[in-house]
Amino acid sequence: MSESITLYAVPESTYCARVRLVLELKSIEYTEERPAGGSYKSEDYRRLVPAGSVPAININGRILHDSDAIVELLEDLFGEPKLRPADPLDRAILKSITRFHDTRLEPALRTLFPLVGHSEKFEDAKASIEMMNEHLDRLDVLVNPRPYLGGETLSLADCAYATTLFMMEDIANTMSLSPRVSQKISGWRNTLYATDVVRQIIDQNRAAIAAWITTKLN
Ligand SMILES: N[C@@H](CCC(=O)N[C@@H](CS)C(=O)NCC(=O)O)C(=O)O
Repeated sequence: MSESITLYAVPESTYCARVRLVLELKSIEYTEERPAGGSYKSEDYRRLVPAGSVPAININGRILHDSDAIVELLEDLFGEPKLRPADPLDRAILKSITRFHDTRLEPALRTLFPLVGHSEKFEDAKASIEMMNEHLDRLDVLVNPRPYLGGETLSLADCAYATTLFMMEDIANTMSLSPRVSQKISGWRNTLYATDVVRQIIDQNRAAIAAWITTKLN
């Protein structure tokens, strides 16, 4: 493959971690840059990436935003390891599990971000955790890790959840709260963490989140 790829990303983002993870798993050559102008909100970045979000990639001079679209493209363009099953129904089921992350679990986690460092907002934080717990309960019924979501090998759906499953705990703990993680989800999370490249990406993301939390608590 001779694609030239630049990833625009920030270290704290679970969506950026998903793309980084797929790039690393497939041993794709790429360079990573922070958004132009220092923030994804800058005018310079918006000129380059009209959607104004991270992650985005520049692939052979063309811009693509949205982690889900990006990892699907990487899966289409690059070979092993395959992160999507060949069977259309299996593939659609895993995609629906990925969508549950993007439309339910992560948005609930996101409501906690502005509350970090605000002990006076403990009741709001509890409500956020309750929302997350409701989604975690549903996720517990939705998935059947064997040991990964698609069976014996990692899938794009696993890549979507890997850092979120740790981030939700790390952020909730700063407010002396903890999300309700079932044995099934906890076992799956351990499997992800025991997988070499995945652990590396999780550790990088957790370090960035820990540094971000420190800035909020001080
Ligand atoms: N659905 C998007 C979500 C990415 C996202 O929300 N990124 C945040 C940073 S973690 C962002 O860029 N927010 C600014 C915005 O979306 O306007 C994806 O999967 O890439």
